[in-house]
Amino acid sequence: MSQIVLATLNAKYIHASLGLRYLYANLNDLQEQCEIREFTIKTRAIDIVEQLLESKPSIIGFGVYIWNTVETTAVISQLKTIAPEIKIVLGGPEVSYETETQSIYEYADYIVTGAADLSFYKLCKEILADTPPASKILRSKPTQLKDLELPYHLYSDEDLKHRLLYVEASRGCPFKCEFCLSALDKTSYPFELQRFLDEMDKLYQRGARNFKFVDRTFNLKIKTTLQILDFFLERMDEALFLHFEVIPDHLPDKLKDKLGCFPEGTLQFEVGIQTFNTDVQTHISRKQNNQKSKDNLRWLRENTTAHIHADLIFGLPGETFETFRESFNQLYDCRPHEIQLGILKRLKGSPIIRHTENFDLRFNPLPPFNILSNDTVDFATMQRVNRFARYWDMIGNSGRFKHSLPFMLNPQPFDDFMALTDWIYNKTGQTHQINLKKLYELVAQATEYLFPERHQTVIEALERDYANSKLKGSFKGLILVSSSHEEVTSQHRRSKRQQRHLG
Ligand code: B12
Ligand code: SF4
Repeated sequence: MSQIVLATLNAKYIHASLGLRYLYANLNDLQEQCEIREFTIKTRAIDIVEQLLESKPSIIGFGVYIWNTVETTAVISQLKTIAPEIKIVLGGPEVSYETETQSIYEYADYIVTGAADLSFYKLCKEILADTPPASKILRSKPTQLKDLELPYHLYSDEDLKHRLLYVEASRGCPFKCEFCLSALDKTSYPFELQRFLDEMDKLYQRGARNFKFVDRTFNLKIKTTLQILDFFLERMDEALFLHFEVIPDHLPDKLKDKLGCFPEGTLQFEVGIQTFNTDVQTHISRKQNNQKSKDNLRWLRENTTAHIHADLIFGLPGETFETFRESFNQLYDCRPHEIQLGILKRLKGSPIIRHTENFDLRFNPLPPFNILSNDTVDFATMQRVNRFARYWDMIGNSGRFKHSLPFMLNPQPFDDFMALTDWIYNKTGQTHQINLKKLYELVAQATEYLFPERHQTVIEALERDYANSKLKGSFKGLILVSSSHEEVTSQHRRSKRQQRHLG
């Protein structure tokens, strides 16, 4: 039995909630009466309700994020029906802005906005003492990081073995990229480094090897970055894996030297590029030295074994299909291992909302609040790029087409992959549930149809990819040519036919 339950619905089991662990760690004398219950968004609402009620709590706090707001609303609406006496407290980035406009608001008793490490404790004390606050929305006051208890001991042995361990050496971001919630932060504040590293050491001694830093910009203060990297270099072993988010135009020589010391398979960098178009960068207040970013991306590929995951966003104000094509081609040329193509989302509170009228930004009213069209990109084009992103994940990012991809995409990476996307979609009508064997066939057939002069070279490389995939059955048994060209009604082909008529 626990008086207080801290709950959230994670995106997947592998993601453990650092936010809830912070709240728990700072509950002082109330800790003994509190427990953390984590679920995933796949669990049925009614089952979550049943499990939460087993603890017979008086307060349940929910961490609400973009990925769980619909599911959490379902849970809370049932809870309020079955046990209206339980005080429901919400917090997290999704409910911290535009709070009253959300349907989840009506089911909650209190909503604590912002970083609630200390304010959740205060609210619980008041509720339990029967002196509750008058207001439903409570804004957390800024806290000094030195005043917070750190939560890392709350990762269980089970978490250490099976889940990503999120850790943070700093909070906040000094930059102002308008699509991002961190643009609202004044700046970045570090946790006291030795204190943080002592906690990392304890985790390491307990067997933790997979550390995912949630710091917005890991390479902001290079002195600290180097100290953290040294800490892990001293503890290097085969299983160690570190994930960092980095800004691409800030890699001083000292940092480069250090990165070169890390063995293969240890480092993963998420590098936000978003766009190389300078007008778009101005619209979204993103400061980025494009040339330096490209040079650094290439340098990282050539001189380190770090896995590079670079992000682009489609749908930003002022971005057209053509300017996005340019950004993609330039980024592809830097050869990151993965290019994540995100579609702009309307995050509540993010400054980009100011452009809504000027650029006619139209967002999906339901999560994930993705952009559907704007003044330069119509809905149909948005859908084509969405499919491009999905197939790129399956073909470009998966590593399953390592040998064949460079041949498929030569000489026009974006246009060629767009043609491939249109062809596969027109043939299958699917972007999901395409098994790997089928995907090899589709890629081979599309190449034969779209780029016959490359077909033989692609097939040879594809055979090596197929062998690496360890799929059962021989490569020769696959259908590598499109059975009937007449069946295919790809937009690519249609546009060729239309062109002939026009010609
Ligand atoms: C880990 C993470 C993920 C994980 C999911 C983790 C999980 N638990 O399931 C993954 C990688 C799947 C993910 C995906 C996405 N994410 Co994400 N993610 C993060 C990240 C990097 C870390 C979160 C964290 O641990 N922070 C540290 C803790 C201490 O902070 P916190 O979680 O905010 O918790 C504090 C407060 O929010 C509050 N609080 C939290 N819970 C509760 C509960 C109660 C009761 C109270 C009172 C208060 C409270 O107090 C906490 C302590 O201060 C953040 C960025 C960041 N650095 O925070 C983005 C972030 C949360 N993600 C964001 C976004 C936009 C996405 C994506 C949409 C990105 C995309 N692909 O386009 C996807 C959505 C996935 C989906 N399925 O739809 C936005 C959030 C927007 C929103 N409104 O929720 C963030 C803030 C990034 C940003 N700067 O814009 N993400
Ligand atoms: S995109 Fe990255 S650099 Fe820009 S505000 Fe967000 S966290 Fe900071």
